[in-house]
Amino acid sequence: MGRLIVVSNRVNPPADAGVETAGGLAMALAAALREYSGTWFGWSGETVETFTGQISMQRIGGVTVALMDLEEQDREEYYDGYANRTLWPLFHSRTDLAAYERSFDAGYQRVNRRFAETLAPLIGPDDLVWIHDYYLIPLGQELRRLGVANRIGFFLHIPWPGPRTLTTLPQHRRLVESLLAYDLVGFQSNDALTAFGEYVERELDLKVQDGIIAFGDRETRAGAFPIGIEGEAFARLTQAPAARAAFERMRQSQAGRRMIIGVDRLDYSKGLEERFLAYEQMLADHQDLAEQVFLLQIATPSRDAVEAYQEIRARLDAISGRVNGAYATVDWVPIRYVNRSHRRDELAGLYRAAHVGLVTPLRDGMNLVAKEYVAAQDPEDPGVLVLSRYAGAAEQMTDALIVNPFSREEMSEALARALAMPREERRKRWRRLMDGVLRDDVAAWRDRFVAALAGDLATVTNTGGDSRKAS
Ligand code: ADQ
Repeated sequence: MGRLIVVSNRVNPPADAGVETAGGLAMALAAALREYSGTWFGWSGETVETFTGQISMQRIGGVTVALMDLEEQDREEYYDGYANRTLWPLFHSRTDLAAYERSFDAGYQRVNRRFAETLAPLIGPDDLVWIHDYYLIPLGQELRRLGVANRIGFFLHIPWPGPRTLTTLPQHRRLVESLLAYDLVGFQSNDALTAFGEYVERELDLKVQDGIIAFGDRETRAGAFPIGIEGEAFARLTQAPAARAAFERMRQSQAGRRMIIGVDRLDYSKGLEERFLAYEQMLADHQDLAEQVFLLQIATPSRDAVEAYQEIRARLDAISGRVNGAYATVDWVPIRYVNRSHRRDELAGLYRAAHVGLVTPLRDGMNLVAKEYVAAQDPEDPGVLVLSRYAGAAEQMTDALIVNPFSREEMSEALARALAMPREERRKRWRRLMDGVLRDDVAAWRDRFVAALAGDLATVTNTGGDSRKAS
């Protein structure tokens, strides 16, 4: 096999070898790139007046990085537009928020062509090409048009919508057909894989046989490859000085109260409003819990340029203000709502200090926070994970308390149950969850995908998921 070429919209290899600040995905991809002496290609995040297709090559943390600039119009139509105002809401089943504008579609096609034209000369004859996420769905097909015959794989980090939802997109057929230019298409969950198969059979009238779809003169293999975290490294991180300091500070400020934690990008898919309202319901239903518990919600603003994000921010400010206004006492604030970003070691300490991890997206490809929360727990006295059934992670993490994030009552009851759960049950559930987090870690995910892309077919059929039923 030749080199591995990873392509994503933004490129972020960790600058140093530590996991204190870098995310697990960046670390895992960087490690693979070092092993295969590969290249990571993508947009620099910068814009220039006129697109040049010039590549700036750099070495960051032992990884070769190739970056290109885009035009301002590209940012507007491709990044803010088609990717984040059309595909993101649509794939998270929010057709009410999805904008179908012709200029966005044109910008998306144009930028994917620009990626292809700039990338193609970098690809050697035996290289494997691995393309990431919804920004770049048509890139494989654009590369094929330029004569690239290498094995090319695509991994979707976000959910795949049901066929009826997807058909609201004017270009649905073209988009899905472009996926059939890949040798391998990977999804986070069996749920996403099934929805993709349903679309292909229903709308394209093609057969999916043993995960293979024949279209024209090509065969595309589709599989579920649930992503993981660096489980062991994250557990170790709880012992780092900044993690311990965050843990101690939190425990002191808790004053014996139990803490529920939520950590999310500030995004409407994460179910934050519903979460605040369910917590409010719990305070109303369980008055004995007043002053005994608080919710720490860390939500970092992202994509502020998009209007829907400004709206959700305003709504969350209003709900947290209302709940705190109604319930707070002179020395108790029921919701601590924090908008800043945290280092990973600090986060590890905060997770460990929390008695409940509340991860309740309305829709999520996987959700790594659920896995990080589990990895950060004290094995002797672990907290309880409350997890939405609509996170991809719920397929694997069946020992969490699985909830419907649209039901306030159900979430309120699950929270009360989690807060009261005896240590023995917490330990049993945590042990099984942690075994899964360690086994299906990010290196296992990456190696399964790369092996499948290189042609090892056995790795496609075993999804690595846990088939045990929820308890
Ligand atoms: P995201 O939607 O970003 O990822 P998630 O999987 O939860 O969602 O990953 C978020 C990451 O950012 C976690 O590592 C978390 O620790 C970190 N993070 C979040 N808020 C933070 C904060 N305030 N400070 C510091 N760090 C913070 C997309 C898909 C997911 C999929 C991942 C990976 O939407 O479904 O799991 O990609 O494939």
